[in-house]
Amino acid sequence: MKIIRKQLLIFFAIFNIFVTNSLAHEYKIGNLIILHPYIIETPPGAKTAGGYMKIVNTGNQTDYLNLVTVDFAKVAEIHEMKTENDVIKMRKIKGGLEIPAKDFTELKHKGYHIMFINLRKPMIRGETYEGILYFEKAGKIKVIFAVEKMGFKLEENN
Ligand SMILES: [Cu+2]
Repeated sequence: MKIIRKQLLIFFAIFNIFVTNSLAHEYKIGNLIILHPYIIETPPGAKTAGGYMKIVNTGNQTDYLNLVTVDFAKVAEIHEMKTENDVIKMRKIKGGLEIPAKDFTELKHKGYHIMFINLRKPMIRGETYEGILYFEKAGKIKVIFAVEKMGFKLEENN
């Protein structure tokens, strides 16, 4: 039963996104499926932007997103949100972002995100930007980030 439940979880993790966003794109590398990498548009003059996606791990081993590189910003860091003294703060993740076996990790608003720091230009809705994701086990893959409007959600129930 447990295996079936896990497989259903993986199925719906992917399925829901395509119901909400007919134009969603995806990538496969090793046991990982990377769903719709995107950046939220930025106002003129903004120095930072947030990058998001959902990463599904169909394999039996935990993997880690260790590094992201892009050309459109000086730095790309993987951030987590933590509440300290009732204040939500973001900080750089230590040891890579965990993608558990037979499960998924979602980077989303108010959660894990890729922080693009010192943007070379504003991110405008409809544009696309290349980036490279480096996973500990699955290796590296080039992906395209789609720039989405403010408030965009990968899934309706998020
Ligand atoms: Cu951040």
